[in-house]
Amino acid sequence: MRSVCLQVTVSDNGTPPLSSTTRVVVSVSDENDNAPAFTERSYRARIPEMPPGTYDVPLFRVLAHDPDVGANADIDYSIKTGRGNGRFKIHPKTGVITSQKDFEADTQYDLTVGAAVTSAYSSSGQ
Ligand SMILES: [Ca+2]
Ligand SMILES: [Ca+2]
Repeated sequence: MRSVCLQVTVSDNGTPPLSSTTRVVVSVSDENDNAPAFTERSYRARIPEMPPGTYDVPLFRVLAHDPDVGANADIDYSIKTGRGNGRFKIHPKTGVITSQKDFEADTQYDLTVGAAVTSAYSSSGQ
């Protein structure tokens, strides 16, 4: 909730007109009118080859911003396509992508990651 301060003046029709001024604080509730946007259009990560049995190693982090306030800016990250047979997992809140399997050298994976606002209004934001 943001608030805006207004100064309101009332005056009568007398001669001279008499007036009185008061301050009114108006609280403006946020509309969920912004979709989250990633800081980069695409991310490129180069990671070391990992031995078999390597799990939960943080690889890199994606980051999206939503200019709304409070719950309207609460972002859920998810991997849309390119999980690499369960190789990648993303933390829904931090955007940290971790490996769930080992990696061989000279392989490349393309992931599509989505950022959606948690609240019901805009679950399709990209
Ligand atoms: Ca939003
Ligand atoms: Ca807004």
